Amino acid sequence: MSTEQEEIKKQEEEYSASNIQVLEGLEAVRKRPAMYIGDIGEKGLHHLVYEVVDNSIDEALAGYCTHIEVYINEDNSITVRDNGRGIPTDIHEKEGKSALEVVLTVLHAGGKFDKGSYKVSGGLHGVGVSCVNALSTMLTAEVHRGGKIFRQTFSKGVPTSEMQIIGECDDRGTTITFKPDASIFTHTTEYKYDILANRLRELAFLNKGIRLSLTDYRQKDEEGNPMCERFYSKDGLKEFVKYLDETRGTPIIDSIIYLDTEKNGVPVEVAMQYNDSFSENVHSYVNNINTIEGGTHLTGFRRALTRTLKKYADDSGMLSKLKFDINGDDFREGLTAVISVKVAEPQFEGQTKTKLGNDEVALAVDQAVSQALGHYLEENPKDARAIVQKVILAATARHAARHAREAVQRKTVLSGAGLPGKLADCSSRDRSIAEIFFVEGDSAGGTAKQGRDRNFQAIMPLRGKILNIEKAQEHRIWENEEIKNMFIALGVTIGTEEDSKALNLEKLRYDKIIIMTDADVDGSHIATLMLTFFFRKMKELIENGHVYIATPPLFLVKKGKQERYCWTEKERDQITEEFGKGTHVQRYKGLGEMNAHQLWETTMNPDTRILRQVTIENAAEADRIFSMLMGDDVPPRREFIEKNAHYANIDA
Ligand code: 0RA
Repeated sequence: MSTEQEEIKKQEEEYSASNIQVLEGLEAVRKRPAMYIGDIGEKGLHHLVYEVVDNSIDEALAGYCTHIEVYINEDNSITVRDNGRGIPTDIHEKEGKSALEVVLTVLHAGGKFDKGSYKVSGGLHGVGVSCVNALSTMLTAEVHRGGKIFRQTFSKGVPTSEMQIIGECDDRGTTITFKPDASIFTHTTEYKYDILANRLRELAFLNKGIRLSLTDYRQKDEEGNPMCERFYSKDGLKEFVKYLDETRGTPIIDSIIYLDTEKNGVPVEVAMQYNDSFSENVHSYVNNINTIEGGTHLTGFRRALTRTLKKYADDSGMLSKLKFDINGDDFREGLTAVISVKVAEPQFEGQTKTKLGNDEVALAVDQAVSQALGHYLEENPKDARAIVQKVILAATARHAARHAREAVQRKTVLSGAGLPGKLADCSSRDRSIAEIFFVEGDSAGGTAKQGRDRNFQAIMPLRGKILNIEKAQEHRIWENEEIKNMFIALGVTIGTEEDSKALNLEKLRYDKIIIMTDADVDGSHIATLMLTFFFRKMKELIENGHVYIATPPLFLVKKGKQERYCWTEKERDQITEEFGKGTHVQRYKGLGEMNAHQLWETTMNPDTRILRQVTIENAAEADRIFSMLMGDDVPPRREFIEKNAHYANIDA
């Protein structure tokens, strides 16, 4: 063989080798999709969209893209269009194929191009468009670049056409259309408008100046126009904080404290505001990912906040009459803040990989916040005093709360005699089999008491909505009857030797704590309130896997003596068809519509019921949606809840 022939042969071998590698890569994604996109439920399905949008956002952050449009098509396929540079289309010498094909078929190929921006990586997003391709029955990429329109199609990650030039153009950009594979996303392939809208709104706030839009062709008005919303933020996090605070108390300072800077190579953007509410609402992001477990950026923020305010308060002499200490929490009562940093090589840690580990970021945020906050306090003495007064109030309330909490706990310790009157306890004292149902409403509570197996099932009815802890001062929480009763019934106390805020589970009286509410809007609101409460005050119960949500059926389909309970509309339709003529469908609006036997069979009997275990991740999501969107029951929030009963639909 001549050297030329040898060279060609070598190239062919390399070509097929790289092809095999490609197939193996995408096969792996199809075999273990959850490893790449988190899960194969509703969340994973929506994740596919975020993945593609993230690429467009990267293009925008690099300064080449201003508009990103997302379309939900009639068949639940998705189109994402941007006006960036377009995915490169030149032929990759070594691989013998276009860069476009490489980007779409090779895992992590996006990373081979240095785009000079803070690309998201580390397990959450950033797995690449090739993953989306692998998990779609159809994907079409159309690129406008260099005056030409290029197009290539794929199925399950495999090209179904060569890259072709299909026309000319005088603009540039990338359009990706994909249809998720129903054999992978077996739970649902239906996109939810509000989930996508919330994420695009968040992205608009986090990346000021970018214009995003969402169009839903499945929903049209009388004139046939599809539902459409635009998201754009001129002032970034400043507007985000304003939006978060719209229904959460009255601001106690004149303007939002804001900074957008770079420290030691780390871009830092922070906005904060104090209002007269009693809760802390601090949201942090790294490369547009919500870091629900916090991390070094949050540590830096807190450190700067406490130190700067403490120094101001000390210098002002306002603390001189105070008889007790002030701690870090006191500085954050009534605080709404958003922190967003961009990190080139983020290290994500923690249970849900949403905790930033990079040490250098703490100092960057600390410096940026100290500086900006210091300036603000200097220049706005009236606001500075209002904040310090709020901190003093918080410290005072904390002391009052400790007394109230200790009073509840003294009662808890004296258990037996002190069990709440409303609790119908189980007879077994074996905690490993004992369950407690927190039931919405006295009437459903009555049915549950009749239907239960009293040997191991306890029932505790809760009247109406439990206190919204978002809105209540700490000591009010401990004075609230429903909450007091919950603690006493559970047998848990707060505060251990090592940690004054930790939950003591030693005397926990039940293995399973089951939230049972109606399958309607009010029911899911109550379930969310309870989840938020558990998440904020009794996190350890969730972490240790004790918290569950009961799922009552939505329908009873009947024909003569045949009866079948259904949990989804799809099931209902299937059974209705199976039963044929003369079938009667009953819709359960609430637990109260079932008799004791029905409630036992469908929702309480361990052999037949469906229990969904609450994980720390979905509790955090409930809390996040709750604190972002439901500060109170004012009309816009109410409307949101009605449109989105989904947040309480937690996948086990
Ligand atoms: C690789 C390199 C370049 C751009 C992109 C990928 C790119 C990917 C996507 C995905 C959706 N929209 C996108 N826009 C761009 C750099 C291109 C260059 O150097 O011209």
